[in-house]
Amino acid sequence: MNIDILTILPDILDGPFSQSILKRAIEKKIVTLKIHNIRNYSTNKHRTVDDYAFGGEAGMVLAIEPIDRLISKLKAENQYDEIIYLTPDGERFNQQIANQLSVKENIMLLCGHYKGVDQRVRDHLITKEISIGDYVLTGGELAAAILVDAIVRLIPGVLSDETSALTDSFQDNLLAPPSYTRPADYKGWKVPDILLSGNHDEIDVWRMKQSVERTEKLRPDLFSKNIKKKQTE
Ligand code: 6GU
Repeated sequence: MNIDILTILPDILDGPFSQSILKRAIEKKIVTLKIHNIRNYSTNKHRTVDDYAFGGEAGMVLAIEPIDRLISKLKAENQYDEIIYLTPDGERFNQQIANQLSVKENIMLLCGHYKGVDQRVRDHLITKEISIGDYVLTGGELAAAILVDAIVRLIPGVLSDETSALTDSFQDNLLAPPSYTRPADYKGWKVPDILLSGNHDEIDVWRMKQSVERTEKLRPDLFSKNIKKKQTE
């Protein structure tokens, strides 16, 4: 998979991709990640990328020209499956969208700032708009990093235990069951006996029951989604 990220603050993205699983996915060439500085595509002598909003509204707006020049250049090199603008008023990101994006070949992510981008970027250059939740960040970079993390770990070969992405919380609208490791007794806080029993069928039943109970208690919204789905099956 090729991922291109377009930003005016490329340094923010240095950290997340230079560690652990994402770093290894890049080293193994399962993912190619390129970070492009929009400022390098500004044509004026001060290399500005933003301007005052028409109509007297407060705040600066990212201008269309440098963004269009960069997107056009990339589109001449690759055929993009999605060109995604990260914005708090986009479609709310979830596991289902991560699954859909994880099977794509070429994805472009555009990070906004200030009052956002000129609306014409959204109307003419973008194929999808995504938000990571109902709160406002200073820019789209951290949201882009979250998207990339959630998507890349789903690509076969990225996680060492390939089945583990399938048992994640949310893959079937259920939260994951609790996990434990040694010691079996720490300060009197004990691991449930069933997990030490060696009876794998019973352990599977226990895990499923824990998943259902946790989902009902902690995420009643997800739980009712499951019930509605079962009723229509
Ligand atoms: Cl994608 N961008 C910004 N700036 N704020 C957000 C967001 C994105 N998702 C939630 N809040």
